[in-house]
Amino acid sequence: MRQSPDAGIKAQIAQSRMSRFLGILCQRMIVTVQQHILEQQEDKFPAARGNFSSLLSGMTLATKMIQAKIRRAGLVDILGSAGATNVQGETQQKLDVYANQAVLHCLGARESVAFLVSEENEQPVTIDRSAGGKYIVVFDPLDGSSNIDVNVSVGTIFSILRRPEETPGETAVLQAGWKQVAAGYVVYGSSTIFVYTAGQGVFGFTLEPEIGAFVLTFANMKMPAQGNTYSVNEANADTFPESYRTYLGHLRSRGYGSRYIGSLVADFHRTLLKGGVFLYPPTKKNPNGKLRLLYEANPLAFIAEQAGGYATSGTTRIMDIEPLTIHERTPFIIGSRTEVAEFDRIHNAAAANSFTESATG
Ligand code: AHM
Ligand code: MG
Repeated sequence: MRQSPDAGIKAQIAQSRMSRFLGILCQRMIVTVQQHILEQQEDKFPAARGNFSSLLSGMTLATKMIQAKIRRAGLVDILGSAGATNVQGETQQKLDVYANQAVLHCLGARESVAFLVSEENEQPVTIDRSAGGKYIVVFDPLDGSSNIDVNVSVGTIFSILRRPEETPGETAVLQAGWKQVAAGYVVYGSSTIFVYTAGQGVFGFTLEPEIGAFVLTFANMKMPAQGNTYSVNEANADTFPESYRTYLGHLRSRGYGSRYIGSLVADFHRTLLKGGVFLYPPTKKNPNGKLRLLYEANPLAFIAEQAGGYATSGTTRIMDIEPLTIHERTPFIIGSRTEVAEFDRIHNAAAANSFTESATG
């Protein structure tokens, strides 16, 4: 049978991709995220039946779909607002909607998932599993999406929890961060990078566009014990609590520089690689801070701690906070051990002072 010209061209493209892929394989032994997850699972959880790795591969598939759409933003009609607001009262961008559907679709098909909780949905999406799904996934499908129209990095953040057997319904989702089984994010930047932890260190993978796979590029990532930048929306500084302003002044007096992208994932990724501190303090507009505990603060706190850093709400270790609602917010201070310890010192001294003043006043 004669091949159509189109089929011939497609076959040639596929062959050339395959030989390039084999070329890359020969140059260096690559480790894909799937291989890595399977190896970790075999080492640490020999009795596991592959549910967890299938779940993570659903997540990587969704983020590949999202990155493909982002890379075409501007070429197709996907920029701008979708004309609705989400549960936070924020305008939904078209890409927010697409990213949310991609994650719901890719994870909803995995047998092991019982609940999906998204920044974009007011209530958890319950997946009807007669056999009972083992896991809950909470996620922010497209973090920093207000930056998308101006070509600034955005990301996806996720956290995986075990579904507690004894807790009925949606209250199963309300778990402290220390119970996370795994957490990760993808930053859609100059390259697309997937970073995750399953409690055995932090690993980063870069999407190799030629072969469409995330390959290991950052093994056992460690956050520097100290950096030289802080990251905060300083336009809000007038309404930060006094101790935060004192802390920032202290960092400036020590020669720290300022870096703020306004995309949490991108700001955190820089902090993970270079050290320093990221803060979203309480403000007049957001007295509990702006960032969400379950799908923004907790996953990044887990990664930070696994990499040697730390995260606090100002009063409590982020991963010790018992959530009361799925979309609750928290003040968020995350980064290198040195900077976060210095924040604690200044913040606690201010709290002790105001206690003494009110006791004696
Ligand atoms: P989003 O999840 O709706 O995109 O909002 C969260 C974003 C974070 O990425 C970022 O750290 C923060 O909002 C920036 O807020 P601000 O513009 O107040 O500095
Ligand atoms: Mg967000």
